[in-house]
Amino acid sequence: MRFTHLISLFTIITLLSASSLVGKEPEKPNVIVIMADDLGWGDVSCYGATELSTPNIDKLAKQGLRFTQGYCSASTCTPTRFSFLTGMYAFRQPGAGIAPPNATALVKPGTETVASILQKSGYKTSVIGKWHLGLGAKPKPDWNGLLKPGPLEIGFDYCFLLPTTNDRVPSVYVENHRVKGLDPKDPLWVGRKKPSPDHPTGKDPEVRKKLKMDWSHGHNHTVHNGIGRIGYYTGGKSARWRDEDLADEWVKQSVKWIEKNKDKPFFLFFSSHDLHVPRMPHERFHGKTKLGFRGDAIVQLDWCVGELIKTVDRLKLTEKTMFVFVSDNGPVLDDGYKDGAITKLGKHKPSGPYRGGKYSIYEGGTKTPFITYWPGKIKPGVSDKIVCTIDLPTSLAALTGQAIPKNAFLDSLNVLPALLGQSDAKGRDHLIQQNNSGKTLALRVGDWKVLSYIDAKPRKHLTYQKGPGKYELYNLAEDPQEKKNLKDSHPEKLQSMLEKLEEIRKAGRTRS
Ligand code: NG6
Ligand code: CA
Repeated sequence: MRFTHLISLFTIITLLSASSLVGKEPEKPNVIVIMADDLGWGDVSCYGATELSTPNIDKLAKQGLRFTQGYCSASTCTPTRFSFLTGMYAFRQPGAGIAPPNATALVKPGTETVASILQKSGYKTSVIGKWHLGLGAKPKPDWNGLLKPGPLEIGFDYCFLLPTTNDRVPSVYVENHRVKGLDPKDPLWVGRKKPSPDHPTGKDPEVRKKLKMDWSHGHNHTVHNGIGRIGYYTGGKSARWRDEDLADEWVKQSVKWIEKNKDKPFFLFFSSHDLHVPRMPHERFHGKTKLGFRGDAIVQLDWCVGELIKTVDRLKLTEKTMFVFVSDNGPVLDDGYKDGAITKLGKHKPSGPYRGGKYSIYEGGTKTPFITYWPGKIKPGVSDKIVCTIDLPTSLAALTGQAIPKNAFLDSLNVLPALLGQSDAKGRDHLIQQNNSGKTLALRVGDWKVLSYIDAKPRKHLTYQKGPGKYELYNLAEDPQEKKNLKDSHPEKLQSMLEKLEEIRKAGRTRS
């Protein structure tokens, strides 16, 4: 071979190896995290539900990876969402329980979040749907002015929100920093006390008779769309939504945003309000299941998932997009409205085989449908690795090649290999689960689980709260339903588990 040929061969080899290096650059797929609200482990057909069918969520599971031990970090909404964004256990943050209507921004500007780390990685980022993490600065949100800080100050480029939850006022949309469609001549007022003696509420017998859906506990303040809510509000008439239209609006806004950002890597946090109370799906879903509106809302959620998949396929982004499907806490039947969830339940088991549900630290409170789907990348299958929504910030940073600042994502572990279904993947070896206040905690290490009711007071409709100093110890391998409390027969195990829980609490972080 002549010298010049040798040189060209060398050049080709160099170019080839350079391109293979390029091939090792992080891939930066689009990421769509779909978070359902109050959806239980057993509420979808790919996790064993037989009384209804969820073909679109099942498609994600069938063509993706279905986790049997996927968790959200808390058994209510705000703390799980706080941890999903910040990668920090919510019990470390005072005031991270269920946010009231006038809550101000819980995640402070400058906090590294799953969105900000992806933004640094070149992603366009958005959250569409339920927020429930507070908006604006103290003392209370400026509903008629700028709702700042909010998602835009912690890494999202765009937001289109239900500010709290659908059972809390105000029943309006927020787009970026403002209530959408607000008429300045009809300002919006939100408060905790009845604004005037004649303000109609769900408590008034005459008003109550005419409600579209009656309440069972709470939810008897301002009435909107024939439904009593938590909290009082007046004004903002032109900005108010109808419950029946929320799901369609999330889909419409998401499709629009995806189309606009299809050429860049994008991150969409699709935060459905389904199936949170009041369950009032669009009329076209009424009666789609035998389970009443709770079942119909699951079918509506499944429809939303289908629309997102269709959009990604239509834009030819199928192999460039990773979906993660999860819920924010376990299921609940009567969460304040008489919607037939109990009377029409039949054989359906919202928590699947597990004990407990929303508000509880038993498995049913935090074990959630957890699916990852990325055609061409994630091999279809079932995984028994332990993963949690709190791990998404660190894992997505790893996926996109971002270094994590030292004091960010303190409890978020890199479980990316498990999320991608790699053969050598490990999940978490331990996990803390919490209730709403973060004062009742459970620690799982391998198959052992300790439950510690640190200072929670038992309350009438929250029978899971047992009072201070009560402990339970279970071996989940032998007793997945947490029926046989082993605390007296295994005092040393109880002690070592409680010490480990205390250690993680005191350390202030999990990640070294
Ligand atoms: C509770 C509400 C419940 C629901 C929950 C928040 C009452 C009696 N109960 O306080 O209806 O709104 O808060 O749910 O008002 S979550 O999924 O957003 O955390
Ligand atoms: Ca919830």
